[in-house]
Amino acid sequence: MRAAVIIPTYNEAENIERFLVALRIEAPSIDIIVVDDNSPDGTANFAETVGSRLGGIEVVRRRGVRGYAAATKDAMQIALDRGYQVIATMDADFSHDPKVLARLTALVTGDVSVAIGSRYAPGGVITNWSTYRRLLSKWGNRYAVFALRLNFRDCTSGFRAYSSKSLTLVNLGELTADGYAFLTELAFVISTSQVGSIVEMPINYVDRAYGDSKMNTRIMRESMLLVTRWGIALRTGIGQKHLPR
Ligand SMILES: Nc1nc2c(ncn2[C@@H]2O[C@H](COP(=O)(O)OP(=O)(O)OP(=O)(O)O)[C@@H](O)[C@H]2O)c(=O)[nH]1
Ligand SMILES: [Mg+2]
Repeated sequence: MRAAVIIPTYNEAENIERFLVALRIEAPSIDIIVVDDNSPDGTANFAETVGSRLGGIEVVRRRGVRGYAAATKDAMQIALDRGYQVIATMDADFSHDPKVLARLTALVTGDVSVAIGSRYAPGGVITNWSTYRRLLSKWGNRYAVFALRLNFRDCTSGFRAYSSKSLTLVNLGELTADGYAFLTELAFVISTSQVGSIVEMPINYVDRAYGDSKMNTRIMRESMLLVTRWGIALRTGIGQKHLPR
């Protein structure tokens, strides 16, 4: 199976080189697509330099409005166009362990459409997060699982592997959310489309050691609002966009 991993980046100059080298050592057969939003710190240039040394690394430079979701969706479309059968996503800040990527992508076979690197599956761990961040993430996820009747526990993990079939089925252009809500939205839509099962693999999520966080309260508020809206649609049929067709 041909697999690619998408790495969305914004100001990851302190991490990107070491991260790409580690990824290449740990998962040599998986191609890498870095999708950068014109980072002022020159992340894309660093990625290109490493890429020309290691090979198998494509750097996509986006212009205009930046966003985790928009960048990821653009790169997913590129990966689909290139014919990859398994398409993974992970962060550039070492929160997601490069050693685990190959095992995660290997879970996507036959009936499994998405494998989630999960902090909340039995055995999952979070390292170095503040109590505030832990509580917000834990209860945000519990709320989404309840509201959307999900049968997996970590809906905001960006460490995932998807079958190309599941991403083809979803109209990526129709997804509306940004930030964490995008991850929830995509998993929710795939879970309701019955293209295959969604499985979780417990991971140890480690807080970033270098670089700045782009997480903010606006993204969290948006996430709660959208999950509530989709949950109401699921129960009442009002605003049915995300319901099974
Ligand atoms: N292309 C692109 N990548 C982004 C954007 N925002 C964040 N990223 C990348 O997406 C990944 C996850 O973002 P993070 O800022 O680490 O989000 P987080 O893990 O929730 O928060 P911290 O680790 O606490 O910073 C990282 O690789 C970021 O560089 C963006 O607007 N555009
Ligand atoms: Mg991070």
